[in-house]
Amino acid sequence: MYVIYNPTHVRHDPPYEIYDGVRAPYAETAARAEAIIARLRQDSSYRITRPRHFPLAWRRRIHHPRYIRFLRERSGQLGEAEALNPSYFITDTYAPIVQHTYRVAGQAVDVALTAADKLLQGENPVYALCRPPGHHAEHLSMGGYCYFNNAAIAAEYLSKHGRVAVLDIDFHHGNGTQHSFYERSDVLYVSLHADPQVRYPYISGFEEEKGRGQGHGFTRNYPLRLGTTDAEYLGTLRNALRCIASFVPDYLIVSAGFDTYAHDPIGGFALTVPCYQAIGQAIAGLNIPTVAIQEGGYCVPALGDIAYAFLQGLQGKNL
Ligand code: OKP
Ligand code: ZN
Repeated sequence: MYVIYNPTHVRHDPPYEIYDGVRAPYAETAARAEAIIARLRQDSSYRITRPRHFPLAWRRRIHHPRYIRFLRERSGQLGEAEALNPSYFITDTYAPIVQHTYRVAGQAVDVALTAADKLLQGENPVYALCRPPGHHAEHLSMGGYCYFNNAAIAAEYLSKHGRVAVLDIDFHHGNGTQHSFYERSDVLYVSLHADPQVRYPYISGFEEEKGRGQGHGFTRNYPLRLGTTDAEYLGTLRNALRCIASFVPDYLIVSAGFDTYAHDPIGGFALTVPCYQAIGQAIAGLNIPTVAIQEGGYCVPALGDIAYAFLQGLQGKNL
């Protein structure tokens, strides 16, 4: 299968995040994507390919021009070792800007769009190894390690060619993706995540959120308890997949976060590595052309094996 990857992501490397006013090491490290690509390189059936550049107009279909300009200008003003924690255009304290943030975040959008394009050319499944992630990025704001919403932009791109479902399996609710399509009936957003009452992003991902206006019924949230096990997760996933199947999408985007893993330092579920093969296989059972887009996952020593298990499953293969 095709893996779209751009090694220049390493240049977006903020030194710290801020949790309740206190500095902590930045969890969304370059080592995450490097661990995944190193594992995939061990299997020659994974065809690792650089992205091509797409017109900036695609970003503007999801993000406000003022927000994009803010990110570009502020990145451009920073020196090599500087980090800016902006006061505006941000929903929390988890998305500092460094010198190369604008460029690298834009390249992650190209990774997602190149993968979507491969899907249109008949490749299936396709994996976009995006970094930084995107599902918390909103129309007018960054947050949660996310700057441009790679999955939302890819969904918007594919929606010109058919009905699109987004399945978000990151531990955290994808507030940015949900809001991008909240009033639309041509893009379905379905998410499994930690109960937002007790985990980030706190403000969205509740079961009652179902879409608005024409979009009513086209958002579906499955909040799960902390400590969720393989069996519980797979049971809920089956319900989510039924919801997706009844929408009859032409394309499926999976916001693939691996912070549901038992030993993830940020997450709080109990999933094991083999469960990711089962998740991938269950998704493959839908038989819908699928692009997986990388979101979170912070247990660096396990990320290679988790991603490999998931992608093998997505191809209907065993470990
Ligand atoms: C981004 B993604 C750790 C708190 C972490 C930020 C979470 C961002 C998650 N002290 N809060 O969805 O993986
Ligand atoms: Zn996450």
